[in-house]
Amino acid sequence: MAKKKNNKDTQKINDLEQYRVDSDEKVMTTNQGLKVNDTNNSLKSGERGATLLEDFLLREKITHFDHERIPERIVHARGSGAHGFFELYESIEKYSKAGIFTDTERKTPVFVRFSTVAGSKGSPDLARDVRGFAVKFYTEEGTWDLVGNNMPIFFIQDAMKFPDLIHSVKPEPNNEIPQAASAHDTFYDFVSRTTETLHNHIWAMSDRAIPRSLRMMEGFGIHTFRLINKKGESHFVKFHWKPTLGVHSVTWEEAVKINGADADFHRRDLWDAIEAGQFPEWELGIQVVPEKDEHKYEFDLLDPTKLIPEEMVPVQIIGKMTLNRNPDNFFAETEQVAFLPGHIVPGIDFTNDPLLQGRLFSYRDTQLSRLGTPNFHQIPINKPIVPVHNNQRDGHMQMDIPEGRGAYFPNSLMGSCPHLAKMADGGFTHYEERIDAKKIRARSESFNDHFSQPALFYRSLSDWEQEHVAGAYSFELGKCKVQDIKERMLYMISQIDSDLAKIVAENIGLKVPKIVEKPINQAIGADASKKEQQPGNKKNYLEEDPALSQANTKFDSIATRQIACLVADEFDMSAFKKMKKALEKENAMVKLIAPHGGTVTCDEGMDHEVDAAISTTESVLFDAVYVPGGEKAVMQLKKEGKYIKFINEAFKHCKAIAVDGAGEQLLDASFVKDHKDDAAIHISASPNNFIESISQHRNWDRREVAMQVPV
Ligand code: HDD
Repeated sequence: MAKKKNNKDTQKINDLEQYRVDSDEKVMTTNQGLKVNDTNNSLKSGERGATLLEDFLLREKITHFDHERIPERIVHARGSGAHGFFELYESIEKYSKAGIFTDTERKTPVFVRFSTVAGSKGSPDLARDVRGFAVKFYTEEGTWDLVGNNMPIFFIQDAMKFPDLIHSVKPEPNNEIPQAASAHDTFYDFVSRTTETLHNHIWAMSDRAIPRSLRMMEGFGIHTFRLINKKGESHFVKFHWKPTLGVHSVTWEEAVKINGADADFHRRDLWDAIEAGQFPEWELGIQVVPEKDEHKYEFDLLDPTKLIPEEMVPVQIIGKMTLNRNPDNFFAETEQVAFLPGHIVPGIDFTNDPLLQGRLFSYRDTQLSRLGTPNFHQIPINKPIVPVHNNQRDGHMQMDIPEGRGAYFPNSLMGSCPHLAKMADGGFTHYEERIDAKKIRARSESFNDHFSQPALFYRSLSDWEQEHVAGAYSFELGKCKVQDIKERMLYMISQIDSDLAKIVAENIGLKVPKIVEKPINQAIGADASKKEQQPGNKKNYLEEDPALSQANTKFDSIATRQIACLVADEFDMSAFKKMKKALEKENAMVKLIAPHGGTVTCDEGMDHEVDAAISTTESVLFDAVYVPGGEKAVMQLKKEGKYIKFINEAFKHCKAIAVDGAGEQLLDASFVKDHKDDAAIHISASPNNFIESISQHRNWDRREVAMQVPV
């Protein structure tokens, strides 16, 4: 049933109301409104005869079905969306005149789509990949799209290379293998020859590429944009989204298993959190650089493979985005939403970042083939919340009925309407950047530092994060077949950090070459005369940037964490009740996992609904495990190997485990038996200790022991 209008809804949600179709208690009709009496049988010449061409009901139904797919996005095909709103904490009018950045009374509607990049629409959520983080702000001055990722930099510096990058990472063209995975020869052939990719690539090898939840990852606008104030002054800006739940990830081993246990893990997590009223939130931050400081840094602000370390320019938090409503229909909203980096509003402008410049062309173009019409802005989810008037006409699927005799400007027949807006009335004008240059096909020498920031990133990580990076490189290169490619890649890694390269080399059974056969100056296909395109020497302008490490994120909440409670009939109700109450007070999700579905009976004789039978779920889908005890119950759990495996896996993945009473016997039957003194193992302890461990996300101190767990 369609949701009723609610005065808490944003203007966009209310606008969408007119398009929602509620079939509750309605009769079935054709698309022409004809009431349908039989939708199960085609019209035939006799009960066993051939179907008649006359059967318009069959043809309408089948034809529509035959055409119900549209091309999936060429990249970011797999995505999940949600509605919400953005609120500004305080005006930043000294930087921007945009209403969204000056009016603290506003609740700007947003639609957000998160995505993976390489996989197809049906690929699993936990691929090692960059995540798309695209936000459509329906502002009162028109729609602004901030089409970013969960990593602050990009793989390439010039849009001209985007098709090469994507062709290399997508499944190989001869056999369409592998799906949603970068671990193959073509990708590493490209990366090892294109040194500008190494910064984004090392991020993709880090835990950032396997988030615990879409709600627990950062977002970045990546490019340097401009903010323009009322006086027409420009400041450079980078946009950041900071999740209020902190930035957390799973391990690669879990990711691989999650993909099998629940390929929709992230999509489901986002959906469930919103349905449960646990609304995901991100604060919006900006890094502002005055025009005069454009050339102050050792990297170029226009180079999208570079971040501005937060140590050098702190992030100012200016507002908050909350996602509070799931779409009513995946196709109509999440699939048809069209993001264009070219959608901006007065107060925000572009820079000459050559990647951004190319994107300004690509997105409109792709929507034309994906959505099939230049009228894609009329699709409800894409419609601005403000009126649209211009002289663009016709085209496939025109939904409007423009009145009047003409469609041109200037005119006198229509009273010169629609008329132009003066700048003072919100008419958009571009920032008047001075340009005096030669027309050349080249890249600035200031873009040629390809190793300093990957090295800064690696140096800034904690021990456990560095280990994960080494593991990821080893896995990815271990999957490659061509030795030349692997060696060239090892050489590139050695340019970032020689110790890292040695670990990876050892893991894949090769040696780090001192020099590679093709010098790196061929990396960008440069002819040797283009000296400015050769990667420059590694610089060290900052020892560490703590903001780059997830070890420095927030660890103060267990809200929405999934806690598996392993129970069987006659489990200990009093211990369970106490634990459940404490966990739910902190907004964690307590799930009963039992030997069977239906209900399970506690030792006080009450029936409890089971959330999942053990045969339908896996340890990797949960953040922590609790066993309440009860002799008989635990006896039954001990008999089933999967419960032991459940505990072992939770331990292996460094998660918190708590047991009460007889529950300890399950630990004794598992690998945990000899590690009960671990800081995140709680035996008949206060729920608060367990809660504290869960809020720490993982006990990484355990990782050496954890490696020995044989699952
Ligand atoms: Fe892109 C989709 C993010 C560079 C061409 N891109 C797309 C989406 C995101 C990004 C989040 C999915 C939007 C959605 O949910 O519908 N892309 C980025 C970022 C980039 C970037 C952060 C660099 C900073 N992209 C980029 C370049 C090009 C494209 C350089 C082409 C020259 N991107 C596309 C596209 C897509 C797209 C082919 C596919 C579907 C779509 O646009 O709507 O046009």
